[in-house]
Amino acid sequence: MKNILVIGSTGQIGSELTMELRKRYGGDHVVAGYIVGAEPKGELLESGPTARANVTDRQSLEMAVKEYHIDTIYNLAALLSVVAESRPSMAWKIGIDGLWNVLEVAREYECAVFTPSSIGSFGESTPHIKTPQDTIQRPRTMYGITKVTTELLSDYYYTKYGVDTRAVRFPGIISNVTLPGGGTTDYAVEIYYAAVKGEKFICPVKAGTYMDMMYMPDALNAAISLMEAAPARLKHRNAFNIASMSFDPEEIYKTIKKYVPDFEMEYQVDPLKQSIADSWPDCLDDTCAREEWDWKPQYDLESMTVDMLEKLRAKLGK
Ligand code: AKB
Repeated sequence: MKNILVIGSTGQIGSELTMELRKRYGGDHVVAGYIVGAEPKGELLESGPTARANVTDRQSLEMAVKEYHIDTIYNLAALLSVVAESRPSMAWKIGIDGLWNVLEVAREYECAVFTPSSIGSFGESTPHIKTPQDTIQRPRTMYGITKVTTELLSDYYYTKYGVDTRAVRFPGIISNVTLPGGGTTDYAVEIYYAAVKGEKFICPVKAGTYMDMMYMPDALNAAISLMEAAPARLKHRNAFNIASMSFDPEEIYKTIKKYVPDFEMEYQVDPLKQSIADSWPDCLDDTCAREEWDWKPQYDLESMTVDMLEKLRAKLGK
């Protein structure tokens, strides 16, 4: 990787991924791609180049790729699961028509492409415990449908045109920098903000609802390590199961309460979030990622909680 374009650089993952890539490859080599209305600010703006890169506008992608001699694209443009249910055609337009544009530009300019999939690419008929790498993927949400299509289209461009496409299936990502927006797993970020602000947390999914989650530093490391992996070792491409922790609301609540003894939580179940969560696996089997590119997470629920509380207290002045 010499020159990298991050599409969606101001989003939850993009904002931290862009900074991590700049740390590793140098600010000048990582272009923060944005859409009008979500321009980079502060450190993101000052630490390297920026370019308009809207997946629904192929010309904007082509211009950014040509101007900065891009050889690797991290395509993070997507609507999250809950929003995608209320805006299905927009989810398709961004997730799939947009991906098509990215892959076409990548084919023409010989770029490698990372477009994440998700635990949302699985559905009710998938084995929920230790979900295998290769298994049934019949999601019923628009988010899931776009994620399965992302995997298939990315594999198609690899086998048909030799575009170096790679991806992971992200679990819920927990971070203290940019808030997620419109996901089923957002509660696992919001709960930390409530604890630090001294507020009671209203949990939108039931006790006993297990989902895979991951701390942002591990998620960033996964994306970058996979893109750096020796191609000869990869038997899979789009997309690898990755996992580091799986918990239900009770477990995260009890872990936070150890450090914030007065913290309180009550349940007010959101039927849409609950039905999406129920259709997703409880925990993935990530053996293939461990074997093919040495995936190994650093954080578990306890160490993530300690770090999240410390960072959020500093950020919120609590
Ligand atoms: C969501 O909840 O929509 C995402 C995901 C797990 O893909 N965080």
